[in-house]
Amino acid sequence: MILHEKISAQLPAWRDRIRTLAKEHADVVVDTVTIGEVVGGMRDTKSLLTDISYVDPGEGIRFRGMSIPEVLKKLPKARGGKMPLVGGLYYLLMVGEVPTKEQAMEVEAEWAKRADVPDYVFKTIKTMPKETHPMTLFSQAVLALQNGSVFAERYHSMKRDIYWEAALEDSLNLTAKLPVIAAYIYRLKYFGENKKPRYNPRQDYGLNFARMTKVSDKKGYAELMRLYFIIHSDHESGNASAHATHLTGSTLSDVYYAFSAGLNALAGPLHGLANQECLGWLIEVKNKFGGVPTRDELYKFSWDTLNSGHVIPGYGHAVLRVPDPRYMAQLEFAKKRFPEDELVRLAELVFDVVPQVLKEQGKAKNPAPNVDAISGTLQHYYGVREFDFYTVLFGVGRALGVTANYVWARALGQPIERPKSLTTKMLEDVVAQAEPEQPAPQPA
Ligand code: NMX
Ligand code: MLT
Repeated sequence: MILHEKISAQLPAWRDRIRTLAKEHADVVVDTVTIGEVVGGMRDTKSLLTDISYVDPGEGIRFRGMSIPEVLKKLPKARGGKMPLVGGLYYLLMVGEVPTKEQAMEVEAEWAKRADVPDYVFKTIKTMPKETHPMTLFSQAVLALQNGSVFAERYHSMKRDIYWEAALEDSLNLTAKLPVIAAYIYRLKYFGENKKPRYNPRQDYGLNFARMTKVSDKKGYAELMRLYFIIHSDHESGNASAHATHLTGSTLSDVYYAFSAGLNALAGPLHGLANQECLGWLIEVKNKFGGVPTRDELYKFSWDTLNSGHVIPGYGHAVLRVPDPRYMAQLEFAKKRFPEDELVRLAELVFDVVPQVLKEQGKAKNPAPNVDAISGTLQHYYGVREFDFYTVLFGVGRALGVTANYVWARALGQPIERPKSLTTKMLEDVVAQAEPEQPAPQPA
């Protein structure tokens, strides 16, 4: 299989580089840790290693060194579409090279072979109470698949240096099944349909998902979902979903356990769930003003949100200090295809007003929009209007990045993660040593 061959060929060189760093340069200082970082959620502490993607604060994500515009331009396109094949992106993340169309299609073909979901998984989802959040259903379905893990089955019989092969098998099986599971959850939860969606091997990942969700503009939605899955795939390793997946995987839990943990992190409102909150906020604005408000009205509404103690969803970022290129790619998509849509016009106005409000408030380090600020608006246009489903879509995309990381972490023998904690008293002692109290000035 193509991904196996390509990774296998690169492995000796990568292992050599890591071995050299670990053996010969282990004591070289990369970064120092401040008290601000320890009490502040490890923000900016440089302590993770990945070659799959990197977030530059001033520029945004690069997948294997390529910016989003480059990825969208250079990856092979789906038949009849302008957006790349998702299989091509998976190849890029896994292998580190831009695939030919044939290579991208090989990944797509692997997915088609592996997309069948066992019946008991659908039953597990169906059995849950109707009001269960779709992220809970999604995470549970992923866990339910765990008993098919090749990694878990072979664990006692395989040597460490081939862990990655079983990890790759699991990752392909998992990512192949996710669109089917997500579409099933969508049709069951909002339309009461209990029918197993069928993956069509003649269609690509994006079109399959669009067809299985049964939106009316299948072709348009397939284009959106190709873009969506690609841009949501990875955001280096420190974000909560990637990190939760990596941490869980570092215990040699298989990819089902690891990704389910990642999904549970994605389900938080400060992370992936923000996309459902964003559209809710935009619609609240639209309803309050009966359409797109004036600049002044929006300015005041934004301040009201802040003054009521809430964040403005979709704005701010832990690492980025510029508008998120993933936001820009989606805005461009919408402006090319449906510039007159009321919510798109509103999202643009928000982009004009909210950064100014956040700057005036002076708290957020980055007053610019992130990926979530507009993703729901695009879903809404294509008729997917069930807000609480949006994080499931994010999850399908995120699986591509975190599983590529999972495979490489096993290939490079990355160890179990175990950072050290301190007590408050210990930190206070560190401060006392670093900043000894000055003696009180003596009278002259
Ligand atoms: N609205 C209001 N206040 C904000 C916002 C915002 N959009 N963004 C940051 N702040 C506040 C933040 O709450 C913090 O306040 P306090 O000191 O009172 O705790 C202060 O600004 C400093 O925060 P930052 O260091 O700028 O941001 P941090 O790295 O802690 O958090 C986010 C990053 C993304 C969690 C934060 O910007 C936020 O809550 N944004 C809104 C929710 C959101 O859009 N989340 C999606 C993230 C992207 N994703 O895909 O996961
Ligand atoms: C992500 O895509 O995971 C978010 O932008 C959050 C992050 O990078 O911290």
